[in-house]
Amino acid sequence: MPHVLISGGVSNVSFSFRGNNAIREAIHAAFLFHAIQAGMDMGIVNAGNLAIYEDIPKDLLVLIEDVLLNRRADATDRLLEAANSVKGQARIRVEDLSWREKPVAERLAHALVNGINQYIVEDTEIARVELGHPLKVIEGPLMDGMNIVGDLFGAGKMFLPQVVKSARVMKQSVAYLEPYLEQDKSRAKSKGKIILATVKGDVHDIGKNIVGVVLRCNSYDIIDLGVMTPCEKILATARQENADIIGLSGLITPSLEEMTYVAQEMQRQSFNIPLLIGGATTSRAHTALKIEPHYTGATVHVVDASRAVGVASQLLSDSARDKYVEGVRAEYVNLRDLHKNKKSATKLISLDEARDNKMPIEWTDHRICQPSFLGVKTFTDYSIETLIDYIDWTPFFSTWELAGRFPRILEDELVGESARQLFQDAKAMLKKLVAGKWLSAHAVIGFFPANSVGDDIEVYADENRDKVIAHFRMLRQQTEKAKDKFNLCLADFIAPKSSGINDYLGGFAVTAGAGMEAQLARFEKEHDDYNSILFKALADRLAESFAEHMHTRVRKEFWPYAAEERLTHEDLIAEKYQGIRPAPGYPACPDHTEKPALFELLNASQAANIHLTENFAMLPASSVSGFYFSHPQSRYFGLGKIAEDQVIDYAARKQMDANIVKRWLATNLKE
Ligand code: B12
Repeated sequence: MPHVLISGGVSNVSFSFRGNNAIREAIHAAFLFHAIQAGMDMGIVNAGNLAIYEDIPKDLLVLIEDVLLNRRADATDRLLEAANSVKGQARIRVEDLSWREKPVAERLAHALVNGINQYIVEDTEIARVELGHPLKVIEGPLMDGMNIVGDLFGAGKMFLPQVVKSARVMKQSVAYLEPYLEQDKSRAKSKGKIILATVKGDVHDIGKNIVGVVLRCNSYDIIDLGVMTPCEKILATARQENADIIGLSGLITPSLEEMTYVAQEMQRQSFNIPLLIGGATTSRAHTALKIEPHYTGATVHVVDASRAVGVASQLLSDSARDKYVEGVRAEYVNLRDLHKNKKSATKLISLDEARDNKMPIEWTDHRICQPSFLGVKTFTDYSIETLIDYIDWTPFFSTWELAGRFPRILEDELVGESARQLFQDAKAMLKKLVAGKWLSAHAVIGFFPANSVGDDIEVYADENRDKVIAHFRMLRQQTEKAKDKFNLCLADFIAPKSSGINDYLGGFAVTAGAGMEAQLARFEKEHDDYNSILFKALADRLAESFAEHMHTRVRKEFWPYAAEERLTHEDLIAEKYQGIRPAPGYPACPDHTEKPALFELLNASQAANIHLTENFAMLPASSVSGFYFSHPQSRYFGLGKIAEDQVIDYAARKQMDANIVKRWLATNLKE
């Protein structure tokens, strides 16, 4: 993109363009419009940051071209009038390039703090020549810049997207210097070597990658072992690399068990380096109760990326370590004590009592809608554009540690600016990923004759209902309920076999993460963590929106029990629809081991190319699978704690060893 200089007063508009194709680009005429809005006299524009010609609204374009092409005498007045009428609605994005005039060390620091990577290679080369040694570039201006970033982030004055962009600049600069460093075998000073890994059976890495970026830009040497990493590999690498810290990440509950196993193995193999625990399902309480007791080395739960640096630096500081570790240990002892005392607080009733208190559903009054087909239906290469409209953006911002609901977050006093920039980047990437087919979305849905038998759901081969082809074993809430509240179980939302009423169960598996590898490899090659994380976060959003969109189509089209439904995007996010789509692993059905039966029923591996790992995570990572229930009284709920009697009953129904059941349901067990 050419850089364009636009000059001129508002009332006396004159322009001079440097760069090719000036008028056709209409100089990203929006800039002019915005500039006028802001009463600017002059701006130097980085055209790459501005709206593209095609995106400029047609009526605005006419006004702008009138000025640029000198088509009317009153062109400026008309454009000014239009600008005034929308004052405050638009924002100026003008890049001040005056920093390019500064000495190279300052330019590098500026590039880092502002996350600007356009000039990083040329500036790095200039600095290398000027300073005489690649290491001096890293330990001088680059570290100075990163220290500012670290301080601003730590002080809550800079937010994660910006930090990841800064880290990208650092990484690209260091990558450029790498061959020179290798030549004379020098290495940049590191504050410590940290092994990061998503544990065996788990496929999620956005959180871990963010932590890696933040630690790396604070001068820690990161060895990232990726996803689905067996314990043996983690520990062997830690030994081989003489690592200072091991950090584990996990998204789904089976990973919690795996983390405990790693801690046990670290103990058995006489490790004593600190162990960090992080990821969506982990918690301070779980770490204190289930992981820390197995390992005598320091074990610390880290809630998010912004804490990771503080924790690592204390753990590796000769002067602060002992006091810090003592503090964490005391805190975890305290948590265990609190837990012991709290145990008696949650009162559970027996499974029989819970069953007696099931939700009363009068099946005779309820007319069951027939699905439009029985069996499965596959959707290959689904339109991504369609899915974009269904995106729930709020979780996207929380992925980037920007708290607040969308769209209000865009105007938030504290994080608004960051959120707007991120949103703009996200929208730009969505366009590119659609145009460039960076990923594909596939789905399979299915409807089956089904009835409940106790807490199980029986699925039949056909309407004869004499051949059972699958069983789904559901769990029932056992917490003592207030009067008129029920002990819920998903099986209650399907008509009991004894009622003689023919009911149905639906299932789905969707992915929006097919074929992402090529693009991810490109980002990796370009040392571009920012775009890599952005891409994965968008794929996750698309997977979730695919699940939402498909559920809408199901209710209106394929199992049209709510054919007349008219819900807004907000209504969908607020789950105002009839029926539910609980996913194995979510609170109403926390047992991930129900997924293989669902996958088999849907033929999901072949139909949608989604595969299960040994711990029943799905690959591609950006996938969701679950059940459809249509009954108007069906609703989402959390199972909560269950008692031993249900574990035994459930194990018998599943024909599984009770101890194995306990491992899968560890977080739901009352101790
Ligand atoms: C977004 C989301 C998804 C996305 C993908 C998530 C992703 N890429 O990680 C999609 C829509 C694809 C998805 C799918 C599923 N999800 Co989901 N999902 C979530 C949600 C809403 C947010 C998770 C997230 O992305 N957080 C943002 C990232 C950046 O945070 P993070 O991973 O926690 O990482 C931060 C910290 O934890 C920490 N950290 C992370 N790792 C490490 C490591 C170290 C060493 C350190 C120091 C720190 C650290 O720093 C990170 C940055 O700040 C959570 C609920 C929640 N509020 O947490 C459920 C949740 C994680 N999902 C859940 C489940 C069950 C599923 C599914 C199994 C459902 C299903 N049957 O389809 C699938 C599994 C997908 C698969 N491939 O197997 C459950 C897991 C609990 C469980 N019982 O297992 C949760 C907790 C929801 C719930 N309440 O039940 N999910």
